[in-house]
Amino acid sequence: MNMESTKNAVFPKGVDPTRIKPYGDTMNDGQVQLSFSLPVPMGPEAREAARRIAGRMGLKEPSIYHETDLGHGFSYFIVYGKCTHTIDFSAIVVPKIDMEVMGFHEIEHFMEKHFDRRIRVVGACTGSDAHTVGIDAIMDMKGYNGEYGLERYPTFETINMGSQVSNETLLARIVEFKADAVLVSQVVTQKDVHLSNLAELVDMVEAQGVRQDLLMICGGPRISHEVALELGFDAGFGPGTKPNHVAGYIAQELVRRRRS
Ligand code: B12
Repeated sequence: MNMESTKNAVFPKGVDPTRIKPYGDTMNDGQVQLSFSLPVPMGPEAREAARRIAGRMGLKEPSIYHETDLGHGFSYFIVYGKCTHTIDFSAIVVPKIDMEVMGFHEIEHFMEKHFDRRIRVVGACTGSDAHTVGIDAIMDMKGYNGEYGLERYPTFETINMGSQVSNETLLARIVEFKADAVLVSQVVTQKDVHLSNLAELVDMVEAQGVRQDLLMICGGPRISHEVALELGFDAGFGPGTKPNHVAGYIAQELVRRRRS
């Protein structure tokens, strides 16, 4: 996960940052690849339907590169075509987490300097969501992608409640444990269930009167910091997050709050 802004990046030759478009072969050719299924049996008509749909999406010169009969009246296509739209990259503003990325030892040193007790963190994957791999990657002792999980940090005291934890059960544990931070994982996003689930937890934490003492952090493959802020969380972490990003954020944010 790169938290650094790329606003001042040096762009390859021939690239106008105010008019960015995809490329495949030569710069600015607009070439993109698209895959989709159609609920029609494979055949010449399905092929032509796929080509026309890509054209309707705004792709110029759409051509079918791969096709598969999915059976039972369904077909699958990979289509190449040229995108004609451009984006002003220089006008993009993405909210980012305000923190310095630190390593395990640096975080431990920082924590020992600023706290005379262990910081309590409770984590869970909530609602009906059974995907534990994400929250385990952040919390498990063994760690993830070359970084130890929060359980490995002597300065953190953690509880990983696992998956399919109801917001009621999580809130009860937050209160009982006097948690400094809560980590909520949401992987399933069908029908925007993650949004209602996360918003409900914020409401419940506020109603319980513990919001001001709790750092609320959510994460998942389709979570961004922007979405997290909109839902009332303090921070959101997406794909590529490493445990030290989260540990470092908690440490720095708790110190920042104590100062303000
Ligand atoms: C493994 C898996 C499963 C396993 C889960 C096993 C387990 N114990 O976790 C099983 C087989 C049980 C499963 C079941 C289902 N799955 Co599934 N599953 C996956 C799969 C293949 C990988 C997920 C994964 O482990 N990723 C690896 C981890 C490390 O990545 P991550 O979760 O993104 O976590 C990282 C970051 O997001 C972040 N992060 C995550 N959480 C948190 C939390 C905090 C606080 C922080 C700071 C950071 C953070 O840090 C992590 C490390 O970088 C994905 C497809 C995919 N390739 O992603 C589908 C996928 C997630 N599953 C999907 C679906 C639909 C289901 C089922 C509904 C299928 C079904 N019809 O039964 C069920 C749902 C069951 C349920 N009740 O939840 C869909 C979800 C679609 C959607 N957008 O909602 C996916 C995307 C597959 C797909 N393309 O359709 N699944």
